[in-house]
Amino acid sequence: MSSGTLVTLAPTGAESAKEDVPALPVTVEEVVATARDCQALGAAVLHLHVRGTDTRPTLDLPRVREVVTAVRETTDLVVQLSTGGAVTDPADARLAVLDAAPDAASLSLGTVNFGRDVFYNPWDLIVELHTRMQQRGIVPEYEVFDLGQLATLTRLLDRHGLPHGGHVHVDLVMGVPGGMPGSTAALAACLPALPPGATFAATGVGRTSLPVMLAALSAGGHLRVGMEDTLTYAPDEPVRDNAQLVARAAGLARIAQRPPLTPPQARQLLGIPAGAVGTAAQPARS
Ligand code: KMH
Ligand code: ZN
Repeated sequence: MSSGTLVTLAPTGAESAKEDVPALPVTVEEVVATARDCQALGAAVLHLHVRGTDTRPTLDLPRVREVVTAVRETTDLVVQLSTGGAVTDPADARLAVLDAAPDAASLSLGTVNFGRDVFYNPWDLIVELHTRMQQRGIVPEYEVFDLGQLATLTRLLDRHGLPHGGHVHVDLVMGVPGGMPGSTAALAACLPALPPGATFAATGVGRTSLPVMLAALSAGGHLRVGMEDTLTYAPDEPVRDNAQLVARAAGLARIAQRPPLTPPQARQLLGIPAGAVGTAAQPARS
C-alpha cells in the first residue's frame, strides 16, 4: 500500500454549464487560480477539460495549449489532459489533444452509457490513444467505468505493451448513470482485476463521492475529486468551490495516515520524470 495518497483534481469537466454552476472554473484565470489553491491544499494532478472563451467545452488546440502553459507557469501540478472530452467530441479531435504535450492524459477503456448519452470508446480508439501516448512520452491514466473495462486493460497491455514510464495507473470512475455503481462492493470487485503492480484511484460521481473516497482509502487507493464529478457537498448543500472538495479529500487522506503526495512524489509514482513536460518524442517501450 502506498504511504501517501495521490489527490487528483478534476475542476471543470465537460458536462456542467457555467450559467448553472457559477463557481465552475472556465476562464484561464479561474482555472489557474483553482489549480494553485488546490495544489496548496494537497492536489498533485490536474485532470483538465478546457473551456473556450464562450465557457463551452472545447478541444481547440491553441486554447488547450494556452491553458496548459498558464497552469505550468503557476503550479507544479502534473497536467493530465482529458482525451474523453465531451460525449459529442469526435475521435480525431480527442486524439489531437495529445499534440498539446501534457505530462499525462486520460484514456477511457470502453464505451458506456452516460446518462442519456453514450460515451464512445471503441477498441481502435483505445489502441490509438495508447500507442500515441507511448510514442510521445505521455503517461496515461486509464479511466474505468465498469468492471469489464479492466479486462480490456489487460488485453491492451498484453497486445500493445506497458505505457510510457512502465507504471499502470487506473482511475475507477464510479456512479456514472450507465456505469458501475459508486459502492464499496463495486470497488472491491474491481481490485482483483487490476493488472499486477498497478495503482488505482477512485472517483465517485455525485452523491457517491464520499462513500467511494472512504472505500478507496480503506483499500489503499488514491483519490480524484472536483466539480467535474461532484456539485453537492452534502445533502442540499452545493459545493462552494473545488478547494472545498480537495480540502475534504486531503483531510480524509491524513486521517487514513496516508497524507497527500506532493507533485514530485506524484511524478515518481506515475513514472513521469521530474520536470518532464510531455514533449518527449521517445520510442515506445514495447
Ligand atoms: N466527459 C466525459 C464524457 C475523461 O475525461 O477522459 C468523459 C470524461 C472522461 O470526462
Ligand atoms: Zn474528465
